[in-house]
Amino acid sequence: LTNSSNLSVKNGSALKLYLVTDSLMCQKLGLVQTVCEAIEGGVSFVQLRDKKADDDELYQIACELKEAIAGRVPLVINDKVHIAKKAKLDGAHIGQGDLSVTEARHILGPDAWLGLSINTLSQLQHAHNNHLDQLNYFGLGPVFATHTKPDHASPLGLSGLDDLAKASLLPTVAIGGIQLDNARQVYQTHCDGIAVVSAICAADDPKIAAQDLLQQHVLAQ
Ligand code: TZP
Ligand code: MG
Repeated sequence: LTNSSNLSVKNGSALKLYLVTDSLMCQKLGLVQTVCEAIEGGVSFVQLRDKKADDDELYQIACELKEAIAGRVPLVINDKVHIAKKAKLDGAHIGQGDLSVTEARHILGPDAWLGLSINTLSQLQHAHNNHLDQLNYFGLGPVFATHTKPDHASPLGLSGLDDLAKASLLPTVAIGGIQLDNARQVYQTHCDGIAVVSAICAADDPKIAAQDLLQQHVLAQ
């Protein structure tokens, strides 16, 4: 299936439980085993995010993770679009301060996933007006304050999140401060899914953490 711009259509259901990695939080099992157990627990999408590794290290980690995931769910990388291309990942996720959407899509080609972080309605409108046919989804956040991203923008809260999700012309995934005790309320917004770092990476058992989060999707219906 292709849309008018020949960009592959991506299903929002892939965003239902979106894992963003943090290697330092995965100390107990290591990054690869943490991700694999989370996928066994139902994680539907993985974003490799590592603010510390240099490009060579990140490329090695990306290749290792790709081999372990073996196509079960999409694997994208945060910010480093050229590494997504080099390691033949499924795409990339970029923020407002990274390279442009146009440049990222040019590097990745038409079939890759490309997501953009959004914190305000004006950012959403700008993306709609300029990059709609180059993007597959929006990451909306932070929903709540979180220690995982110390420099995060002001939290949207649940109603601010829902306003953005309702206005979005693309699938959306909510991020920031989502834990087991608030996941159900986030699933009750118009977002297609939730993205978490610490709720899975810092969990004692990443498989059970993923299962428990997905149970909140069932309970939200
Ligand atoms: N972008 C906005 S908030 C955030 C990112 C990467 C961190 C979310 O981490 P956590 O542990 O799920 O709150
Ligand atoms: Mg970024």
